[in-house]
Amino acid sequence: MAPKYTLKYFNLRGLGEPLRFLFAYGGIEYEDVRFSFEEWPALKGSMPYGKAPVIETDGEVLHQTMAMGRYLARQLKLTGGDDWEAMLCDMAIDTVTDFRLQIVGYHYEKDESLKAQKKEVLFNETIPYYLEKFDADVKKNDGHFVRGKLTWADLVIVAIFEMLQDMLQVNFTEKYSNLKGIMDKVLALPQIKEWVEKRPKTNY
Ligand SMILES: N[C@@H](CCC(=O)N[C@@H](CS)C(=O)NCC(=O)O)C(=O)O
Repeated sequence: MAPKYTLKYFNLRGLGEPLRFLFAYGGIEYEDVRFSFEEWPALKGSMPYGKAPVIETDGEVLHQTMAMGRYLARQLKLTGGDDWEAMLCDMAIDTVTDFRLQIVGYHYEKDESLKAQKKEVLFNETIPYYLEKFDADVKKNDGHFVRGKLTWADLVIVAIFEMLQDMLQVNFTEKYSNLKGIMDKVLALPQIKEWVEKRPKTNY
């Protein structure tokens, strides 16, 4: 039988990878459809809001990475033990989205002088500011992002950190022992380890 889900995204880890981590962790079969930047203009119009990733399932096209991730996480019982913990997962993930957008904004900046200014702020202020707080959160939560439990926040955030580190070519979590701990823990989960070993090799 054909897999129930088809994920469509660029041939990148990017925003596809948090969803791929969730599929891998849950052992959920899916078709991993990837396209190039050159192919994108012809595909954009077929996406609900002109963006990727999307997941096709049951004749519907879903969009918005974290809404789709939350749906998968609920199926996998990865949203914590109650509504409060589910909210704590969302809070951590949304904060990492704020952080990600600043890095991506720098990376794709085309104006060289603006890019140099953004680099200065990113490396001297933004990255240390967020990482100190993320590290303290993981410490307070006994080695996870939410209350000492493995949740989708751990899977999504590790997928995003790993991708951003490769985008910047800087291992920014290395010197934060609690962040390094959660990175190592998630990447050592057998299903994630297997996926990371076999996934297509991309720059980020
Ligand atoms: N809020 C959306 C953002 C999606 C998004 O920005 N996708 C980018 C790739 S990471 C995209 O489709 N870019 C191509 C374009 O906007 O034409 C989500 O989280 O899924």
